[in-house]
Amino acid sequence: MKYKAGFIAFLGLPNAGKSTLTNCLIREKVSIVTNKPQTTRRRITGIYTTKEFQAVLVDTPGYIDNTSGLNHFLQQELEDVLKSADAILVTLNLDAKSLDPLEKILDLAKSTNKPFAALITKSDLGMGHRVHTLVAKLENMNIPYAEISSTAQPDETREEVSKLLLQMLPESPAPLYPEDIFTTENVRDICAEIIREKCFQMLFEEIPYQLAVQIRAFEEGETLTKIYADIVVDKDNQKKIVVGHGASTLKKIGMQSREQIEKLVGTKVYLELHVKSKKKWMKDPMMMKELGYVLSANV
Ligand SMILES: Nc1nc2c(ncn2[C@@H]2O[C@H](COP(=O)(O)OP(=O)(O)OP(=O)(O)O)[C@@H](O)[C@H]2O)c(=O)[nH]1
Ligand SMILES: [Mg+2]
Repeated sequence: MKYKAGFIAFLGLPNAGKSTLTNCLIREKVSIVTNKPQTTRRRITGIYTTKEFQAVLVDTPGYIDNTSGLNHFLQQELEDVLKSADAILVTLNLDAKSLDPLEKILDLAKSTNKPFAALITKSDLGMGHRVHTLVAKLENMNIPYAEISSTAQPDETREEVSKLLLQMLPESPAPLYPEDIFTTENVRDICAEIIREKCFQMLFEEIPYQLAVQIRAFEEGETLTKIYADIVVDKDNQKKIVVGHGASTLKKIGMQSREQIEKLVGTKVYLELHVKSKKKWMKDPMMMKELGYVLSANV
């Protein structure tokens, strides 16, 4: 069989398990994961290379029906990734509130006229009745599919998804990226995402959604990496909540981020976090751009 390689876009609802699957396939943590919807805000590339193919996986923000401010950016970003992909992996999560949005996602995938396959995610949750309905629908529409659980059965997931990728990817004389790299993301951006993940996990209500992380300085040394980062909130009164009583929340965010960043960079890490407010940054295109939320086409 000829070698295959190409770009694969993920398409699914927020919280469907797209980022968990991306990390599972490439066996590295490149995309952040939380139990809150709308964790992923911009495309994240994970490169999955085997002897038979190279799939450049583009993890995306979840699909939502809301398009103002930051949400507008998230949906534009998703559309843009879909346009430039060779094929699409649709994630149908068993814990979705109802079947309607899942059907909408399938229609959206179909409307792109690109090859696509469906993944029924979180199969460890059981929900046999819903699996049955989805499978009947997919078979009826003649859509290739697999049932997977990235968390409970990572090996089987890689095996099943690889079969689908091999069917969908275009032939290519060679890999698109060197075979030993697993992402095109730079370390500085992954660090900002790790800090944002900890904020998402430790903060509640609207705050995670109105917060961004900006790396001010990143100094790499032989044995120590120094990182100075700002946690940017949307309103002044959110600052004290992020800092917490006696700075306890900020300390926890810092400690957990540092632990994970040390694994990534392979040195000790000095991490200094400041909380700043940039009022209504989510509604201001210039501020959004400064915080890294800019469509590639507009860079
Ligand atoms: N039970 C179970 N939970 C899973 C599985 N895969 C992911 N999850 C959980 O589902 C939640 C959302 O996972 P993510 O990977 O962040 O989902 P996402 O589709 O990237 O979400 P957005 O970035 O918000 O669009 C997390 O709490 C994961 O741990 C799975 O196979 N089984
Ligand atoms: Mg995600």
